[in-house]
Amino acid sequence: MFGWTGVFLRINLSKKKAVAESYDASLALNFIGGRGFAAKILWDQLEPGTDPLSPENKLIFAAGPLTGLGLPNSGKLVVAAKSPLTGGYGDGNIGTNAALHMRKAGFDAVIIEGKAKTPVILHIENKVTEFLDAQDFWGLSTFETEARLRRSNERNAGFVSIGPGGENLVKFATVISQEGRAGGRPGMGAVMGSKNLKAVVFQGSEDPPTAYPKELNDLSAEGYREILTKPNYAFWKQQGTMSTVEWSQENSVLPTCNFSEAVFEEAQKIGGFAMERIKVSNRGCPSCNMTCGNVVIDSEKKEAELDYENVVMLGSNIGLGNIEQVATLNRIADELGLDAISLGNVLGFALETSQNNRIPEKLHWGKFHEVKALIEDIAYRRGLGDVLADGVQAAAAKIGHGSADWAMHVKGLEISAYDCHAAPAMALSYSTSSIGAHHKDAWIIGWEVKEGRGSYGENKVDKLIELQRVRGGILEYLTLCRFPLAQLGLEIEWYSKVLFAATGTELTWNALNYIADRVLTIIRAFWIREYNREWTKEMDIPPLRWFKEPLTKGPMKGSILDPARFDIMLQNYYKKRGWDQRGVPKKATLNKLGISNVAKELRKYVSLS
Ligand code: PTT
Ligand code: SF4
Repeated sequence: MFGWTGVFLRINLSKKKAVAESYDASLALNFIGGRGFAAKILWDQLEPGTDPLSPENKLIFAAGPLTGLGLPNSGKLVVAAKSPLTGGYGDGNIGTNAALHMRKAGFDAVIIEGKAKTPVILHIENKVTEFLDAQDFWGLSTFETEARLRRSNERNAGFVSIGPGGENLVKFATVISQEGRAGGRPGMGAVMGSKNLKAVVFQGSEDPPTAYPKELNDLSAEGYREILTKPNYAFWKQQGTMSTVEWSQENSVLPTCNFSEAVFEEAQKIGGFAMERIKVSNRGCPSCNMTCGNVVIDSEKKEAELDYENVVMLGSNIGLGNIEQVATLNRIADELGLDAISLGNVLGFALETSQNNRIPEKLHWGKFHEVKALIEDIAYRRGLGDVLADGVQAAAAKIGHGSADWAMHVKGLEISAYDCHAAPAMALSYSTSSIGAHHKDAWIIGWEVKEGRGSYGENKVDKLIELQRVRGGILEYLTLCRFPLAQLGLEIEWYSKVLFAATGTELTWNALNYIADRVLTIIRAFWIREYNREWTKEMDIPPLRWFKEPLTKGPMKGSILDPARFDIMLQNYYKKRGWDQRGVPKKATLNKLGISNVAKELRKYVSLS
């Protein structure tokens, strides 16, 4: 095979055993890599009903056939497992040297099973895996962990680690790399913690095999050159995703005070230009010449890295309008290894429940010190922090007293940083995303704002599916950053050419879209199997707040989602996907996608039409 190494590394932490396994070429051609591999492995190999925090769960690091080849924006790694936050499929896409080194060590994926008796660090150097004692590392922040590991390894080796959040099984703990890249929103850090795995070090020295190396080098150089010529390149380097703050404010989609409003009086103070005043440099993933991590100096005079989502969820969503303080909260989230999006949600939820006297703790919007203390309580599971550490859905169930109305999530995953009172297509994107309410599968909001907010038309459903195929499908199984395509407009043809030069296999966009549908459908089947109760469309309904409480401010004042029209839109989506009225894939759809074996298994859990 070209492109793929054709080998997975399976590690059992209980037995301290690592075995390299060759896999069949058909797996590569049918699922490609990254999210595709992770979904297929979890479907085939995870015992249904497995407790996500038990040794039986599988933590998977998976790359694509282009990872480690030096191509633009190819330094990403999928980290996946059954999610402890949602009980369904969970993954994230982290930019890290670990991606490159895993492939150069000879592996397309690493599957980690079991649980170490005491904390360990995995050291994978080419074909040799060592299990290093990590008792001295347990309790360290992700920054300290990586700094220490860097001292005893090659500086540019690949490191991924967890902080106290993952160790204490906070259900939205992430995996962190390079002081600011975070991956695995639905608790992949907690899965790592449940296995007593503090960190993984990857070091590899062999280039993966490619079909046409010379052509690949030329295409790579062409890609890097092209990116530099794009009209918005300079502004992108200046602000990265941060300019979205001003855009969201202007268009009334900026989550404010736990998604109760969509404009924030102090938006300018946390926007792209405010960020520029405290910015000192750019940071980012390996193999990237459009690095978008904005490194700033925070209110405690330390370096922090800012992106749109973190700033909004730890800023306007908790009523905080001070960019330096927002940066501090974000840096602390990285150190503790907590997902900043879910964190901003649980904080907003806590503030609102407190303001409405549903909990005894007195908390106030925009009070930096109160929130900072609460974040630490979450990571160390103290008091109210312990309740919030299980995510908004579980916290609301525990607190009761109507607080579920303020729990902003879909399927248990907290909402990313776009309010949907006046954005039905974005609401549908959240409600049908593969991991719960995350924006990565389809950032349709940009298109929807231009197209018209009020409609629930079929064109929105078509656009959503188109975006889900490219972003949630193709880019996630190729494990490539989506920004060159989505933000700078790198041409789609470049991707097909590169894929051919690497693998020697002609894969048209139609073929890639078909594989994307297969991957997204097997993930859907996984959710249904693991849910193991009657699956209904209620699983895909966004938070009721957007249907019940109109916006009271801003250009979209009075807006609210219409439940009947949303339902028609959802049914339309199911129909176009070949799913029934409950959102369960039909037998014919599974057959058409070449996964009829999934139908056989799924039938044990739910009736199939
Ligand atoms: C991603 C999610 C995002 S999406 C952001 S900001 W964004 C948050 N970042 C966090 C952070 O930082 N620290 C922290 N403790 N928690 C955080 N949680 C949030 O995690 C990130 C970039 C960004 S910045 C985005 S949009 C794009 N995401 C991509 C994706 O999902 N797939 C893909 N093929 N390409 C992508 N390119 C962009 O990557 P998750 P990263 Mg992240 C400080 O991982 O779990 O998917 O959640 O990956 O390396 O940090 O790059 O405005
Ligand atoms: Fe990473 Fe940003 Fe570069 Fe994408 S554009 S590869 S997220 S640094």
